[in-house]
Amino acid sequence: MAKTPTAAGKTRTATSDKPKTATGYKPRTATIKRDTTETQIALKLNIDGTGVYKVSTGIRFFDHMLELFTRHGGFDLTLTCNGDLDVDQHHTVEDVGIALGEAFNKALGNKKGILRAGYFVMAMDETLAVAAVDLSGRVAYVVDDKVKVRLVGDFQSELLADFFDGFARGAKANVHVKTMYGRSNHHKIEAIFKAFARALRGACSRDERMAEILPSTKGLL
Ligand SMILES: [Mn+2]
Repeated sequence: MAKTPTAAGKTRTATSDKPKTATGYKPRTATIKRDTTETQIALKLNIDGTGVYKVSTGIRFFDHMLELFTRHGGFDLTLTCNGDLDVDQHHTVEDVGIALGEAFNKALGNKKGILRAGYFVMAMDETLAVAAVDLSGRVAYVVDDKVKVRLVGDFQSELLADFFDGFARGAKANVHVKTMYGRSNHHKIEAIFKAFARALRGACSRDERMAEILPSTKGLL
């Protein structure tokens, strides 16, 4: 391994100032614990993961979405939510969105040297969905899922908007997701989560050329 002299005349390995990971960077991680009278959430996120998940929200379809979000994003996610599902799924879905968004915001730190914005068009069989994410420091979301039924699996479909509302608030991000067309309601929501994961993965990606630069002319994100 290459040795370079330091100012003190000692030698160190050329790569010793960087932890050994696949990318050569320290993985960006965050732990969130969020307890209210409505939900208790424990969450561990690694943005620079390999798609490994352990998710339990008490809503099986929602777990399925968060699992494929993790895999398609190339994140690692451990998440448990113990929510008041005896009321309905609202608090659980919204609060998981908030906690997940907070985890991304925390793990990204000052956001220097990331792409900041990302988008993806995801095909899933007969369904097409698009997602656009800007980690802008501002909060906004738009959801157009074209789902016309109340339940998809065991998931109250109207809560998809509440999830992205929560995520946008937690991450301080702009999130737009849209089903362009499709037949299966399962696919419409799933394609959105896959597109969202890959758009977010892009937004979080490191920009080697602008590694020391904040991707904003405002000076703060
Ligand atoms: Mn599925």
